[in-house]
Amino acid sequence: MTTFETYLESHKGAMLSDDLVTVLRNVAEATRQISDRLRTSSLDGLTGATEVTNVQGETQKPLDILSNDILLEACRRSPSVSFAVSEELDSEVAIHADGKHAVIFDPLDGSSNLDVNVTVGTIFSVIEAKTSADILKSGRGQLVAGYAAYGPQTMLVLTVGAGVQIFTLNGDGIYVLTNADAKIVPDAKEFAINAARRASWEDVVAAYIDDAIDTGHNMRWVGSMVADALRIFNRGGVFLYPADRHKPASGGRLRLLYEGNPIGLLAEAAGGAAIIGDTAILDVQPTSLHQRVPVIFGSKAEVDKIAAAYAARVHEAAAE
Ligand code: AHM
Ligand code: MG
Repeated sequence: MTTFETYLESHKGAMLSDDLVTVLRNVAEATRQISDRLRTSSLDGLTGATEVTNVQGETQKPLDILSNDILLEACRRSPSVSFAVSEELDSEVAIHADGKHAVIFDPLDGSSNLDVNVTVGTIFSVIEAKTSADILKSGRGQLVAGYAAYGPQTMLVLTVGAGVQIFTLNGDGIYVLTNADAKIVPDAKEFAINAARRASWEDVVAAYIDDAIDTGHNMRWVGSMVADALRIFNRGGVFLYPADRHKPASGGRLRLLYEGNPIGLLAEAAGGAAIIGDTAILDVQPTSLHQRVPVIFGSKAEVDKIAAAYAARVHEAAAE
Protein backbone atom coordinates (compact mmCIF):
# COMPACT_ATOMS: atom_id res chain seq x y z
CA MET A 1 0.00 0.00 0.00
CA THR A 2 1.39 3.44 -0.94
CA THR A 3 0.26 6.27 1.29
CA PHE A 4 0.72 10.00 0.76
CA GLU A 5 3.47 9.84 3.38
CA THR A 6 5.37 6.95 1.78
CA TYR A 7 4.98 8.61 -1.63
CA LEU A 8 6.56 11.81 -0.29
CA GLU A 9 9.35 9.86 1.41
CA SER A 10 10.17 7.97 -1.78
CA HIS A 11 10.37 11.22 -3.79
CA LYS A 12 12.57 13.04 -1.29
CA GLY A 13 15.83 14.21 -2.77
CA ALA A 14 15.78 14.64 -6.52
CA MET A 15 12.07 15.57 -6.78
CA LEU A 16 11.26 17.02 -3.35
CA SER A 17 13.38 18.83 -0.80
CA ASP A 18 12.83 18.09 2.90
CA ASP A 19 11.27 21.55 3.22
CA LEU A 20 8.76 20.88 0.46
CA VAL A 21 7.85 17.53 2.01
CA THR A 22 7.04 19.36 5.25
CA VAL A 23 4.89 21.90 3.38
CA LEU A 24 2.99 19.16 1.54
CA ARG A 25 2.51 17.11 4.69
CA ASN A 26 1.03 20.14 6.47
CA VAL A 27 -1.18 21.14 3.55
CA ALA A 28 -2.48 17.56 3.30
CA GLU A 29 -3.17 17.57 7.04
CA ALA A 30 -5.09 20.85 6.57
CA THR A 31 -7.26 19.21 3.89
CA ARG A 32 -7.96 16.32 6.26
CA GLN A 33 -9.10 18.82 8.91
CA ILE A 34 -11.26 20.72 6.40
CA SER A 35 -12.79 17.43 5.23
CA ASP A 36 -13.64 16.62 8.86
CA ARG A 37 -15.30 19.99 9.44
CA LEU A 38 -17.32 19.70 6.21
CA ARG A 39 -18.76 16.31 7.19
CA THR A 40 -20.74 17.83 10.07
CA SER A 41 -21.00 21.48 8.96
CA SER A 42 -24.82 21.56 8.91
CA LEU A 43 -24.94 20.01 12.39
CA ASP A 44 -22.41 22.58 13.60
CA GLY A 45 -24.33 25.54 12.21
CA LEU A 46 -21.60 26.30 9.65
CA THR A 47 -24.03 27.08 6.82
CA GLY A 48 -25.27 30.17 4.99
CA ALA A 49 -23.22 33.28 4.43
CA THR A 50 -21.43 35.79 6.63
CA GLU A 51 -21.69 39.58 6.35
CA VAL A 52 -18.10 39.71 5.09
CA THR A 53 -17.18 40.34 1.44
CA ASN A 54 -13.74 39.27 0.21
CA VAL A 55 -11.43 41.15 -2.15
CA GLN A 56 -13.18 39.45 -5.10
CA GLY A 57 -16.45 41.12 -4.10
CA GLU A 58 -17.88 37.71 -3.10
CA THR A 59 -19.69 37.13 0.18
CA GLN A 60 -17.69 34.74 2.35
CA LYS A 61 -19.28 31.67 3.87
CA PRO A 62 -18.28 30.49 7.37
CA LEU A 63 -16.52 27.50 5.81
CA ASP A 64 -14.52 29.73 3.43
CA ILE A 65 -13.14 31.55 6.47
CA LEU A 66 -12.57 28.40 8.52
CA SER A 67 -10.76 26.64 5.65
CA ASN A 68 -8.62 29.71 5.06
CA ASP A 69 -7.65 29.78 8.76
CA ILE A 70 -6.79 26.05 8.75
CA LEU A 71 -4.51 26.55 5.72
CA LEU A 72 -2.84 29.61 7.23
CA GLU A 73 -2.09 27.52 10.33
CA ALA A 74 -0.58 24.80 8.09
CA CYS A 75 1.67 27.47 6.53
CA ARG A 76 2.77 28.69 9.98
CA ARG A 77 3.72 25.11 10.95
CA SER A 78 5.99 24.94 7.88
CA PRO A 79 9.32 26.72 8.54
CA SER A 80 10.14 27.20 4.84
CA VAL A 81 6.94 29.11 4.04
CA SER A 82 7.57 32.80 3.36
CA PHE A 83 4.12 33.90 2.18
CA ALA A 84 0.55 32.69 1.92
CA VAL A 85 -1.67 33.90 -0.91
CA SER A 86 -5.36 33.06 -0.76
CA GLU A 87 -8.60 33.77 -2.61
CA GLU A 88 -9.93 34.95 0.75
CA LEU A 89 -7.13 37.41 1.58
CA ASP A 90 -6.66 40.88 0.06
CA SER A 91 -2.93 40.48 -0.42
CA GLU A 92 -0.10 38.09 0.45
CA VAL A 93 0.46 37.38 4.15
CA ALA A 94 4.04 37.16 5.45
CA ILE A 95 4.60 33.89 7.35
CA HIS A 96 8.32 33.28 8.12
CA ALA A 97 10.83 36.05 7.39
CA ASP A 98 13.54 33.56 6.38
CA GLY A 99 11.17 31.35 4.35
CA LYS A 100 11.49 30.64 0.64
CA HIS A 101 8.21 29.01 -0.40
CA ALA A 102 4.95 30.80 -1.12
CA VAL A 103 1.84 28.66 -0.72
CA ILE A 104 -0.99 29.86 -2.96
CA PHE A 105 -4.49 28.52 -2.38
CA ASP A 106 -8.20 28.63 -2.97
CA PRO A 107 -9.36 27.37 0.46
CA LEU A 108 -12.78 26.20 -0.72
CA ASP A 109 -13.38 26.01 -4.45
CA GLY A 110 -17.00 25.70 -5.56
CA SER A 111 -18.29 27.11 -2.30
CA SER A 112 -21.65 27.98 -3.90
CA ASN A 113 -22.22 24.20 -3.70
CA LEU A 114 -21.66 24.01 0.07
CA ASP A 115 -25.18 24.08 1.43
CA VAL A 116 -26.40 21.61 -1.21
CA ASN A 117 -23.86 18.93 -0.23
CA VAL A 118 -22.10 18.84 -3.59
CA THR A 119 -18.34 18.32 -3.96
CA VAL A 120 -16.11 21.29 -3.11
CA GLY A 121 -12.33 21.40 -2.82
CA THR A 122 -9.08 23.04 -1.74
CA ILE A 123 -6.65 24.01 -4.52
CA PHE A 124 -2.99 24.68 -3.74
CA SER A 125 0.30 25.46 -5.39
CA VAL A 126 3.81 26.04 -4.03
CA ILE A 127 6.40 28.28 -5.67
CA GLU A 128 9.80 29.59 -4.67
CA ALA A 129 9.41 33.16 -3.37
CA LYS A 130 11.78 34.76 -0.90
CA THR A 131 10.27 38.22 -1.36
CA SER A 132 6.77 39.30 -2.31
CA ALA A 133 8.18 40.44 -5.68
CA ASP A 134 8.84 36.75 -6.51
CA ILE A 135 5.18 35.72 -6.23
CA LEU A 136 4.00 36.88 -9.64
CA LYS A 137 5.70 34.23 -11.75
CA SER A 138 4.25 32.12 -14.52
CA GLY A 139 2.77 28.70 -13.74
CA ARG A 140 5.92 26.93 -15.06
CA GLY A 141 7.55 28.13 -11.82
CA GLN A 142 5.27 25.95 -9.68
CA LEU A 143 7.21 23.34 -7.71
CA VAL A 144 4.17 21.27 -6.80
CA ALA A 145 0.41 21.69 -7.15
CA GLY A 146 -2.73 19.83 -6.34
CA TYR A 147 -6.16 19.86 -4.82
CA ALA A 148 -8.36 18.02 -2.40
CA ALA A 149 -11.92 17.19 -3.48
CA TYR A 150 -14.43 16.74 -0.68
CA GLY A 151 -17.17 14.54 -2.14
CA PRO A 152 -18.59 11.14 -1.21
CA GLN A 153 -14.88 10.38 -0.74
CA THR A 154 -12.12 12.86 0.02
CA MET A 155 -9.45 12.67 -2.67
CA LEU A 156 -6.11 14.39 -2.99
CA VAL A 157 -4.77 15.02 -6.49
CA LEU A 158 -1.06 15.83 -6.58
CA THR A 159 1.76 16.55 -8.97
CA VAL A 160 5.33 17.07 -7.84
CA GLY A 161 6.28 17.91 -11.43
CA ALA A 162 6.11 14.58 -13.24
CA GLY A 163 2.88 12.57 -13.25
CA VAL A 164 -0.33 12.95 -11.28
CA GLN A 165 -1.19 10.80 -8.27
CA ILE A 166 -4.66 10.54 -6.74
CA PHE A 167 -4.98 9.53 -3.09
CA THR A 168 -8.16 8.69 -1.16
CA LEU A 169 -8.62 9.42 2.55
CA ASN A 170 -9.30 6.19 4.46
CA GLY A 171 -11.23 5.70 7.70
CA ASP A 172 -8.06 6.25 9.74
CA GLY A 173 -7.45 9.67 8.22
CA ILE A 174 -4.62 8.43 5.97
CA TYR A 175 -4.37 9.30 2.29
CA VAL A 176 -3.85 6.08 0.30
CA LEU A 177 -2.77 6.05 -3.37
CA THR A 178 -5.77 4.83 -5.38
CA ASN A 179 -4.94 6.09 -8.90
CA ALA A 180 -1.23 6.00 -9.65
CA ASP A 181 0.08 8.06 -12.56
CA ALA A 182 -3.39 9.24 -13.62
CA LYS A 183 -3.60 10.14 -17.31
CA ILE A 184 -6.14 12.28 -19.15
CA VAL A 185 -7.16 10.35 -22.28
CA PRO A 186 -6.38 12.44 -25.40
CA ASP A 187 -9.88 12.21 -26.90
CA ALA A 188 -13.21 12.17 -25.10
CA LYS A 189 -16.66 13.29 -26.13
CA GLU A 190 -17.68 15.23 -23.03
CA PHE A 191 -17.57 18.93 -22.22
CA ALA A 192 -18.19 21.03 -19.10
CA ILE A 193 -19.38 24.62 -19.49
CA ASN A 194 -21.97 26.87 -17.86
CA ALA A 195 -24.36 26.91 -20.82
CA ALA A 196 -26.48 29.65 -19.25
CA ARG A 197 -23.73 32.11 -20.24
CA ARG A 198 -23.86 31.23 -23.94
CA ALA A 199 -24.68 34.81 -25.01
CA SER A 200 -21.34 35.95 -23.62
CA TRP A 201 -19.13 33.23 -25.14
CA GLU A 202 -16.44 34.09 -27.64
CA ASP A 203 -17.07 32.83 -31.22
CA VAL A 204 -14.39 30.13 -30.92
CA VAL A 205 -16.09 28.63 -27.86
CA ALA A 206 -19.60 28.81 -29.32
CA ALA A 207 -18.38 27.10 -32.53
CA TYR A 208 -16.60 24.35 -30.54
CA ILE A 209 -19.69 23.64 -28.40
CA ASP A 210 -22.02 23.65 -31.44
CA ASP A 211 -19.76 21.14 -33.17
CA ALA A 212 -19.47 19.03 -29.99
CA ILE A 213 -23.26 18.82 -29.68
CA ASP A 214 -23.63 18.02 -33.39
CA THR A 215 -21.11 15.18 -33.04
CA GLY A 216 -22.76 13.57 -30.03
CA HIS A 217 -20.71 14.85 -27.10
CA ASN A 218 -22.21 14.68 -23.61
CA MET A 219 -22.38 17.63 -21.17
CA ARG A 220 -21.62 17.73 -17.42
CA TRP A 221 -21.30 20.83 -15.21
CA VAL A 222 -20.85 20.49 -11.46
CA GLY A 223 -20.17 24.15 -10.65
CA SER A 224 -17.05 23.06 -8.72
CA MET A 225 -14.01 23.01 -10.98
CA VAL A 226 -12.32 20.48 -8.70
CA ALA A 227 -15.12 17.96 -9.28
CA ASP A 228 -15.26 18.58 -13.03
CA ALA A 229 -11.48 18.10 -13.10
CA LEU A 230 -11.68 14.75 -11.25
CA ARG A 231 -14.08 13.50 -13.90
CA ILE A 232 -11.64 14.65 -16.60
CA PHE A 233 -8.75 12.82 -14.86
CA ASN A 234 -10.93 9.71 -14.82
CA ARG A 235 -12.49 9.65 -18.28
CA GLY A 236 -11.32 12.71 -20.19
CA GLY A 237 -13.26 15.64 -21.64
CA VAL A 238 -12.88 19.40 -21.67
CA PHE A 239 -13.69 22.09 -19.10
CA LEU A 240 -14.31 25.63 -20.35
CA TYR A 241 -14.82 28.85 -18.43
CA PRO A 242 -14.31 31.35 -21.26
CA ALA A 243 -13.96 35.11 -21.12
CA ASP A 244 -17.12 37.20 -21.30
CA ARG A 245 -16.93 38.80 -24.75
CA HIS A 246 -19.01 41.75 -23.51
CA LYS A 247 -16.52 42.40 -20.69
CA PRO A 248 -13.08 41.47 -22.04
CA ALA A 249 -11.35 43.64 -19.43
CA SER A 250 -12.69 41.43 -16.61
CA GLY A 251 -10.46 38.59 -17.86
CA GLY A 252 -12.84 35.76 -17.00
CA ARG A 253 -14.31 34.07 -13.94
CA LEU A 254 -11.49 31.95 -12.55
CA ARG A 255 -8.27 33.21 -11.03
CA LEU A 256 -4.87 32.52 -12.60
CA LEU A 257 -2.73 32.01 -9.50
CA TYR A 258 -4.83 29.59 -7.46
CA GLU A 259 -7.19 28.05 -10.03
CA GLY A 260 -5.72 28.25 -13.55
CA ASN A 261 -2.08 27.56 -12.70
CA PRO A 262 -2.48 24.54 -10.38
CA ILE A 263 -5.03 22.94 -12.68
CA GLY A 264 -2.75 23.73 -15.65
CA LEU A 265 0.23 21.98 -14.02
CA LEU A 266 -1.91 18.94 -13.14
CA ALA A 267 -3.47 18.77 -16.62
CA GLU A 268 -0.10 18.88 -18.39
CA ALA A 269 1.46 16.40 -15.95
CA ALA A 270 -1.38 13.97 -16.78
CA GLY A 271 -0.81 14.32 -20.54
CA GLY A 272 -3.64 16.80 -21.05
CA ALA A 273 -3.47 20.51 -21.87
CA ALA A 274 -4.65 23.82 -20.40
CA ILE A 275 -4.91 27.06 -22.36
CA ILE A 276 -5.83 30.70 -22.39
CA GLY A 277 -6.61 31.41 -26.03
CA ASP A 278 -3.81 29.85 -28.07
CA THR A 279 -1.29 30.00 -25.18
CA ALA A 280 -0.60 27.39 -22.50
CA ILE A 281 -1.91 28.69 -19.17
CA LEU A 282 1.47 27.89 -17.63
CA ASP A 283 3.20 30.38 -19.96
CA VAL A 284 1.07 33.36 -18.98
CA GLN A 285 2.86 36.01 -16.91
CA PRO A 286 0.57 37.08 -14.03
CA THR A 287 0.04 40.78 -13.43
CA SER A 288 -1.78 40.67 -10.07
CA LEU A 289 -2.56 38.22 -7.26
CA HIS A 290 -6.27 37.88 -7.98
CA GLN A 291 -6.08 38.23 -11.77
CA ARG A 292 -9.00 36.54 -13.52
CA VAL A 293 -8.47 34.58 -16.72
CA PRO A 294 -10.46 32.38 -19.09
CA VAL A 295 -9.61 28.71 -18.46
CA ILE A 296 -9.89 25.74 -20.83
CA PHE A 297 -8.33 22.37 -19.95
CA GLY A 298 -8.68 18.64 -20.46
CA SER A 299 -8.11 16.04 -23.17
CA LYS A 300 -5.19 17.14 -25.32
CA ALA A 301 -6.67 16.56 -28.79
CA GLU A 302 -9.79 18.56 -27.89
CA VAL A 303 -7.90 21.40 -26.19
CA ASP A 304 -5.43 21.57 -29.12
CA LYS A 305 -8.38 21.90 -31.50
CA ILE A 306 -9.68 24.89 -29.52
CA ALA A 307 -6.18 26.45 -29.32
CA ALA A 308 -5.83 26.09 -33.10
CA ALA A 309 -9.17 27.88 -33.60
CA TYR A 310 -7.97 30.76 -31.37
CA ALA A 311 -4.67 30.91 -33.33
CA ALA A 312 -6.57 31.01 -36.64
CA ARG A 313 -8.69 33.87 -35.32
CA VAL A 314 -5.55 35.83 -34.42
CA HIS A 315 -4.22 35.27 -37.98
CA GLU A 316 -7.51 36.40 -39.53
CA ALA A 317 -7.54 39.54 -37.37
CA ALA A 318 -3.96 40.34 -38.42
CA ALA A 319 -4.87 39.93 -42.11
CA GLU A 320 -7.85 42.30 -41.89
P1 AHM B 1 -15.14 29.91 -6.12
O1 AHM B 1 -13.67 29.64 -5.95
O2 AHM B 1 -15.51 31.27 -5.58
O3 AHM B 1 -16.00 28.81 -5.61
O4 AHM B 1 -15.41 30.05 -7.72
C1 AHM B 1 -14.92 29.11 -8.62
C2 AHM B 1 -16.03 28.20 -9.13
C3 AHM B 1 -15.50 27.01 -9.90
O5 AHM B 1 -15.24 25.93 -9.06
C4 AHM B 1 -16.64 26.70 -10.84
O6 AHM B 1 -16.24 26.02 -11.99
C5 AHM B 1 -17.17 28.09 -11.15
O7 AHM B 1 -16.83 28.90 -10.04
C6 AHM B 1 -18.66 28.05 -11.31
O8 AHM B 1 -19.08 29.30 -11.73
P2 AHM B 1 -20.60 29.58 -12.18
O9 AHM B 1 -21.36 29.72 -10.92
O10 AHM B 1 -20.49 30.85 -12.96
O11 AHM B 1 -21.06 28.43 -13.02
MG1 MG C 1 -12.31 28.68 -6.67
